[in-house]
Amino acid sequence: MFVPRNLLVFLCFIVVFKSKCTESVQLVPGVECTRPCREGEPPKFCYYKFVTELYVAGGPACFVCTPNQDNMFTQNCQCITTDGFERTLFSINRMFPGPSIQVCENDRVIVDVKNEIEGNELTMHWHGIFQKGTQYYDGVPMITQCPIQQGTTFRYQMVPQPGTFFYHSHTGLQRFDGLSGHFIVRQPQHKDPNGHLYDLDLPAHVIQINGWMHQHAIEKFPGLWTRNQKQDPINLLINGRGKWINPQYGNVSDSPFEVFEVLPGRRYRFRMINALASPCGVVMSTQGHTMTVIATDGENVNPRTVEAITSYSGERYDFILVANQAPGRYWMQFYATDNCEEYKITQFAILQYNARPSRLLGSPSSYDQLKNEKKLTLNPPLKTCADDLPDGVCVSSLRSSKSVQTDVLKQIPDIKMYMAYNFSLFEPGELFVPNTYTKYAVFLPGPYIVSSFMNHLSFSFPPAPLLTQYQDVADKTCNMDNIPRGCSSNSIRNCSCTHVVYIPLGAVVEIVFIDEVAFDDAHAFHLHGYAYHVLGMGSPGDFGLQKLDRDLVIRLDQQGRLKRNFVRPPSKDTLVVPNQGYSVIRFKADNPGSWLFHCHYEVHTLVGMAFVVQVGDPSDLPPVPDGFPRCGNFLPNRLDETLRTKEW
Ligand SMILES: *[C@@H]1O[C@H](CO)[C@@H](O)[C@H](O)[C@H]1NC(C)=O
Ligand SMILES: *[C@@H]1O[C@H](CO)[C@@H](O)[C@H](O)[C@H]1NC(C)=O
Ligand SMILES: *[C@@H]1O[C@H](CO)[C@@H](O)[C@H](O)[C@H]1NC(C)=O
Ligand SMILES: [Cu+2]
Repeated sequence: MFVPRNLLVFLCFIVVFKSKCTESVQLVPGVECTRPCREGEPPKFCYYKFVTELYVAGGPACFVCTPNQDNMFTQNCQCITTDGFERTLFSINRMFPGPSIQVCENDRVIVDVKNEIEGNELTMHWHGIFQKGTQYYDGVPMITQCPIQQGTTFRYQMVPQPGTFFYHSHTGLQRFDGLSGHFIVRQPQHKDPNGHLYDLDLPAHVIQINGWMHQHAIEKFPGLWTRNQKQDPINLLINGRGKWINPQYGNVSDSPFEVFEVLPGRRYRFRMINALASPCGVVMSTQGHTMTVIATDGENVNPRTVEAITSYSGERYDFILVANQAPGRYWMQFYATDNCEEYKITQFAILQYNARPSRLLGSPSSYDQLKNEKKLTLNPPLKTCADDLPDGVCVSSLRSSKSVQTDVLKQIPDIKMYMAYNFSLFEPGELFVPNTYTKYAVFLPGPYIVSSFMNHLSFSFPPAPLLTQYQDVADKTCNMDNIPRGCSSNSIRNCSCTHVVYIPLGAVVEIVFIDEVAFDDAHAFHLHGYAYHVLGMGSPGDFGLQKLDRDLVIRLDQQGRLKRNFVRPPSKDTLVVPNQGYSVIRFKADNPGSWLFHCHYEVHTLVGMAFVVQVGDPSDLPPVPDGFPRCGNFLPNRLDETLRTKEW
């Protein structure tokens, strides 16, 4: 729509000699990169232009045309339906999800993001892409780049590794309000260790799950005190589609469901993306069909057949669905758990055999039916994940389909960290003392004012990018060896800083996450720039305890009682640590850069549940790209000359 299909763009490539064009490459419109991937085919330079806007779902564009189940793959209609409720949202090219990036391994991906959202800045993060060699394009505001100001364009460039990824805004709460989309990188099927298990890996078989509110997320941040509405969605959307049941009248919106077409007898690879921003799991199942999980977070695992998959914010699961049932239509069923439980949210998509619609088989299950059905579930909500449960398969019991670099599994890691996280509660009187100012990085998940800490430090973004302007922000950084003045374990008031952990390039790093939070939710930790090995996870019950804390876990570890599996541990970039439990992860720090490691619930990141893994020195990095935008405070030492010399 914004990129004419026949547009050929020539780009001067600057190699070795500055400003001397030695090579020009042909950019092809991104849609032309969606193709079967063949061995030996030269990579394409895939060009996307994203224009972000403040837009209306169900708005005036829907008088011009309305997408429905039959024309769902045409992207020409500028009507965004969502769940049929009219609201403002952020759109990319007047679409939600944004344009589907689907390329082949080794393709070069170039995305120009033009920010046309009035009064908002943004960055776009390519969730799961390692960005090795392209560290400056990870898209985290004030960590890897300055935010893209309204009216300006920032060009992202990367060579993504194969896998199922997605992109989303990394700024503020924008991910809640529509700025996300697929990012799929295929490889020739024979290179996939599970490639013999499926026949087709179709561009249309991507399932992006979003949480959906009926107002802008900023309405809920920090949250209302007297009319508590929390930060949870009231609905789910599947590729931006679905229905809403108006609780007031019990009637259902006429917005379309997402439809996935299959042919009888074929084996299909589906790629599921959990793009939620909230602390809710989503359990997915398909009537009459099992799912064989073959990859998570872009990393292949040995096949595991289950009846349902629970996913959390930022996770991806690829599975094979065999169309081996009587041809017809089947419900793909989704319901939200954990924090979302009280709204009893369900959403559905349709699995349709053959292109021509036939009758639906049965009616979709209700929330209570779905919740009470006994199904073998991968990643069961909030469960302890010691060993396989009777009705659950824990992520830590998946096995990587490739043997793991032995170095990373050596007995003693080079660096070992215990990262405990918790919320802390404030009284209104502590924050709002007349004539003082206390930073308001808190939210209201109930009748509490809450901030978050990791090892007692509450992460805040610096005023300029850590990666490219380190000198400007060094004094804002902190870690356990360098805590800010006034921050102590009895006083969390002065503990807000840019928590940076320094790791030498090449070190084997082990992190034990410890959930000290008393609330009933499990947090999903996402590391940028890497996939890490999940060695083990467990809960206080494993030790006959009610809860864990950092000191206790250190002691248990010294006694050799934390679980660690060294046989083909699975790799992930987003992991749900069991509620009030622990997880052990490892990675080899072979990708230099400034990588955010954070709870993927948007609000938790904003109140401090994050830190930066700083790998290597500036000399380990490629040079900062020419003309890379800079930003920061303007606080000159001298007053402006005019003020001092102007005559009165
Ligand atoms: C439901 O009924 C109400 C009242 O008649 C109407 O305003 C609304 O548009 C209908 N649809 C939905 C999805 O709420
Ligand atoms: C976690 O925070 C809660 C609420 O502030 C507090 O009661 C609890 O003691 C903390 N847990 C640990 C282990 O510090
Ligand atoms: C926090 O820091 C401010 C100024 O840096 C100081 O005035 C205040 O006493 C500190 N608060 C605590 C609890 O130490
Ligand atoms: Cu969290």
